[in-house]
Amino acid sequence: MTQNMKSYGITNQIEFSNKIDFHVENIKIKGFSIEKNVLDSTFCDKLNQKLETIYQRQEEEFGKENLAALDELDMVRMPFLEDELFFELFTNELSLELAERILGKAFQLHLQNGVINRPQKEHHQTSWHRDLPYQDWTSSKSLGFNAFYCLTDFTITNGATFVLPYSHRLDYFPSSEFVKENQIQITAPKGSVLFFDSMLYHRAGINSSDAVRYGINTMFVVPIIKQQVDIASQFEGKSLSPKLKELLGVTYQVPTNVKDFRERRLNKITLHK
Ligand SMILES: O=C(O)CCC(=O)C(=O)O
Repeated sequence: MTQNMKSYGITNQIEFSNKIDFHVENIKIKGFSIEKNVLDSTFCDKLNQKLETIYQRQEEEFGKENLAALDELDMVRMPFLEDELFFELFTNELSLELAERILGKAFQLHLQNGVINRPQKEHHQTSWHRDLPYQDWTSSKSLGFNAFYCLTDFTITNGATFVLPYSHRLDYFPSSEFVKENQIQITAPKGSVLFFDSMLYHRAGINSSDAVRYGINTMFVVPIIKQQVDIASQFEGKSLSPKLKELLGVTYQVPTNVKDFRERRLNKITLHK
């Protein structure tokens, strides 16, 4: 896939041969990359309907006023725990291949959040943030990786996501002037995925259209980072494939005591013999 590009004095150029390499280069350097046509339109519509149903249930359970007090309105936490259809988003082959290239072999699901960006309403996610919040430092290797699924078209008017390119490598948030000049809004057709390093500064746009904009954020982390809620214990003891056990964090649960710690290591050795 190397294109003939005129240059001089360059002795070291990265070459890539496939789509995965293309995304990896984007994510490592710019902090993000986009793939179109990952989900079909009917599937997106189904997920959107389900997001609304699950959100209604979560809102009734916790109370609208309480959610408002926490800036949690129109945020659907962990929909896959309520409907297995949402498993498809974190078992998606491309997302997993990229997660492995970015994070290495060992990683687990940190969160899955549905974002319902309603017209003329300011969503909490319209504030700049990292998905590893409060972390004003960087590491030489990525610790988190996101696959953000666009379940409707993402347009300028309906609040498509803004990113600050290259910012995953900054140990501070730049000045407002810099941000205004360098932010870019990612427009993408329904069914696309925005992949990004979890340390990239980003935010939702304001929805000034007259239709709801839906998205689902799915985030993977290296297992030294905790899950947003204890996903793993909800699947402990269930019959799952080894890959699903890993993804859901069951493989990476904190041993309960020293004996358990040693037994887990022993099991690993026996498994690999
Ligand atoms: O809704 C968006 O465009 C961005 C969502 C977001 O920032 C997040 O889920 O962390």
